[in-house]
Amino acid sequence: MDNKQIARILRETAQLLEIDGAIIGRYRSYEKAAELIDSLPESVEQMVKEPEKLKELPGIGDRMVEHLNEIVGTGDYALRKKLLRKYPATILDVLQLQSLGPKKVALLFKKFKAATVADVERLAKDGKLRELEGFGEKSEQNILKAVEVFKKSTGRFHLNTAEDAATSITAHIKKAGKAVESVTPAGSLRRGKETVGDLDLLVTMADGHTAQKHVDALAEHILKYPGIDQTLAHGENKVSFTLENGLQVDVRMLEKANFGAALLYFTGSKEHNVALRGRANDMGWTLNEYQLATLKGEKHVAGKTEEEIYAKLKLDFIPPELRENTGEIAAAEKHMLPKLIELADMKGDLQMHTTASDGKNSIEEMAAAAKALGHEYIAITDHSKAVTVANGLSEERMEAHAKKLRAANDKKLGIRVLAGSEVDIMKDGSLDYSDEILAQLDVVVCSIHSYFNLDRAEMTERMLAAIENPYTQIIAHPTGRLLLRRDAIDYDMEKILDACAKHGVAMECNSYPDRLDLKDVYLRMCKERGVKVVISTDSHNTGNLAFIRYGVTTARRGWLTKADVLNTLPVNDFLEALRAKPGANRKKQAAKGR
Ligand code: DGT
Ligand code: CA
Ligand code: CA
Ligand code: ZN
Repeated sequence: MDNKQIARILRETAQLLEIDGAIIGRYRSYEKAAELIDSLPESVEQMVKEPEKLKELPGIGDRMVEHLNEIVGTGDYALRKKLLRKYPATILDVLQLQSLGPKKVALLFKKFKAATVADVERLAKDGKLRELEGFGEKSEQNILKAVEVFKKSTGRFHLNTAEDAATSITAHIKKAGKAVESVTPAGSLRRGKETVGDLDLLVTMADGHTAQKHVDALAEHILKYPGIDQTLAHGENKVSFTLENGLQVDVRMLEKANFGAALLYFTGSKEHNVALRGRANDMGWTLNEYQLATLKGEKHVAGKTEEEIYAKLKLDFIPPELRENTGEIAAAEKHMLPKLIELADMKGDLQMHTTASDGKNSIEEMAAAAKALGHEYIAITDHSKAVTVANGLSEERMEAHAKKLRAANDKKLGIRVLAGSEVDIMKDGSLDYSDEILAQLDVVVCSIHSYFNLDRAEMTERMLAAIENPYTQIIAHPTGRLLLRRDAIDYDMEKILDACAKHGVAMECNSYPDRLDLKDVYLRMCKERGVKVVISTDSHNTGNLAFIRYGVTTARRGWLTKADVLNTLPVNDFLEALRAKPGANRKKQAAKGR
């Protein structure tokens, strides 16, 4: 059992207990353990053999060690099974609906036997919920909105889930030995889309191993991948299966000679493909998953590489992230494609948390891990006082913490540590710290963590007020969305971006795979308006720092170049490019660097 599976069992137990009305402490311990195990690098399956080591982990006591032993030993957990006899498993979906907490879910189940999202949708549409205590017409509408979000998101997966699966399956396929020449992810994963529906993998057979018997043997081997839940199809050159988390995987085995055409076809998007095929036809050719050929297919034109096919179509090579048929073909024709930002361009990371608020690592640990990734600077941005659930810092603590951050630079960490804070934007758009505190910070990152449901006009005013505050330099996870869980905050994006451009406020592209916020189309709007962008990770432990690659991928999908992103600059240039704080002396500020 891997940690993800163990965490899932714990998390579901926590949720079922919550519905069942367990006292808070009881389900929280499961939830906390699930969270910890999810991000733990060591295998819990191994660790249960040494319970003393397990117990060193925060929040893991004798009882939890027993539970973990049971889960690893039996593959399940008796309490979870017992609760699932009381409640149908689909009730966990209902709990996922934004705006429905466990108390309400339990009430709906008791009163109407509602146990699926469809049940709840029906009740809301029939107006059956408005009379219930704690509900109303407004909450009925919110529930219907939440149902829509749920429908859009089910069956899709976060980018890192898909990427981790691709990495693991690729390693398995390569174990087949010399029959395999290459394994390449295609589809939405290769395009870096924010969520992935299913995984498309292309395998090329090595020279001398293209006969059907080699392909059959490879298919047999692939289907022995230990993470397979169900085999869906086993064809001549394709196998499909699902993983335990429900993710579907299609693996296609091909000859090298067609690889470029297949990769182009299966990378998509469908809309990009349709446009390319149209262009090929206009040029007297036909393009399919096997080759570019003359119209009647009698003469091969290209097919081995994507580069060759684009070249024949008189187009510059189009990076996969741009293949959405949103202007990339016209740009490629005119040699006007942007030179997209790359991971290696990143020089800093501007949002992360330490043990001072809700992070898992110290300042020094975060600095060392960021340095190892090649960064030249980081801003440590623990939460401000309003976010009590995340142990936000009071003004007093923040002042002391800022001193500590400055002092960290005396320790020869080999990386510049900037004193920052993730300052809450309050309901009225004011910031959660006094100007006096804000003036002491090198980097002021502002974000919303409360009142997500204000109406559009009020939310727009709130954001405008925050942007107009002269201390605001960066807006973090600007729409507050949680992919597959919570919709974006509703406000007038054009107005907000115009205000950012006017005041020199930068928008964050949050790299955390649950957020990817701002998203690609809004990043492109930033670029068009000259709004500055930063790419940050919002790390809560050292492992999260590597998420920056997802932020870069998202920025690429937003057509951004190195020049569009502030934290590609060396530290002093970066500080200079950041919005100037009231009374700031730029020269002095830069000279503080060492
Ligand atoms: P997903 O899986 O929903 O995240 O999105 P994709 O883009 O990976 O879509 P998928 O898995 O259905 O198909 C992979 C690629 O194969 C897709 O991007 C383009 C190509 N493709 C699939 N079906 C069609 C089709 O009917 N026509 C064309 N032109 N291309 C297709
Ligand atoms: Ca796909
Ligand atoms: Ca597919
Ligand atoms: Zn945050």
